[in-house]
Amino acid sequence: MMTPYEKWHFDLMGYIVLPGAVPKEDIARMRQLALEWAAKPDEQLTAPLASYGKPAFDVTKTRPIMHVEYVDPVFQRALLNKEIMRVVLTLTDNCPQVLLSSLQVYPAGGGPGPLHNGAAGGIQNPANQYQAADGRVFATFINVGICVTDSLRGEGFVAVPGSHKSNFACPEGITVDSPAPLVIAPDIHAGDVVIFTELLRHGGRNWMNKDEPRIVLYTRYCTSYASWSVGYRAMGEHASKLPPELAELMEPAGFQHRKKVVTRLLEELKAK
Ligand SMILES: O=C(O)CCC(=O)C(=O)O
Ligand SMILES: [Fe+2]
Repeated sequence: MMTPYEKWHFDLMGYIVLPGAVPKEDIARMRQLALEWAAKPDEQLTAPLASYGKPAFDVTKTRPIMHVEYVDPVFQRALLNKEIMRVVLTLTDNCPQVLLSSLQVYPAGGGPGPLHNGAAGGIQNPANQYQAADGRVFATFINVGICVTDSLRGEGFVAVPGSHKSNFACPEGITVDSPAPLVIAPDIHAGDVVIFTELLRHGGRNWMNKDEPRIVLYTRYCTSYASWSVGYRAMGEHASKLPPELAELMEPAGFQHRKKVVTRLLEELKAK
């Protein structure tokens, strides 16, 4: 379960970083596959791998490769990673669902991604809500970024800390390149995991390191009953390629339902 420090940080800032939560061997394998796949057009990739939005093949632009969890066990392990699930279970009050994953490859000079999301006051959308009370933190839509590349030069992922609780829209003049403390780029080492509520205002700075593209596996988790992508579940014709626990984790379910995978994880986390 999340520690008191993690809850405090998540509540204050809208994100936490789990240092070294994914083993080095798995990070190396993800990097190898990401570089291999990003060098090929979609037609040459194993089904059901596909680029988000089917962009034209252009190695100078960000490449978002989806459905990686159907193709290699390293991504299946990543989506069920116990350290990540420890946090996802706390945030969803033990009712998680896995939504889409995207293995993102950001080449040098690929350009910035715009700041997006952020609370702006008013009635909250239950599909992307953040609450804290009674010693608990709760979010219905969570983004988990497994970082495959070091990012220590103020590039890559950025966030506007606290913007998940803002009561006003973020002024347009504040961009991904605005300086700290309004916009911050946390220091990231390969194997670290960034977990944030999708309500947080966030984005990506232009990647400048010509020696190494930035690679992140982003996976969205939601509550199994209040979902941004209602009806999303494992792809019928490919579902048998998934471990049964992962297929179950992808299923929508009522808040009264306790998934078997959750019972197993809670027992293991308690025994630790
Ligand atoms: O790391 C980044 O560049 C931000 C990615 C992002 O905004 C997202 O996956 O929703
Ligand atoms: Fe985003």
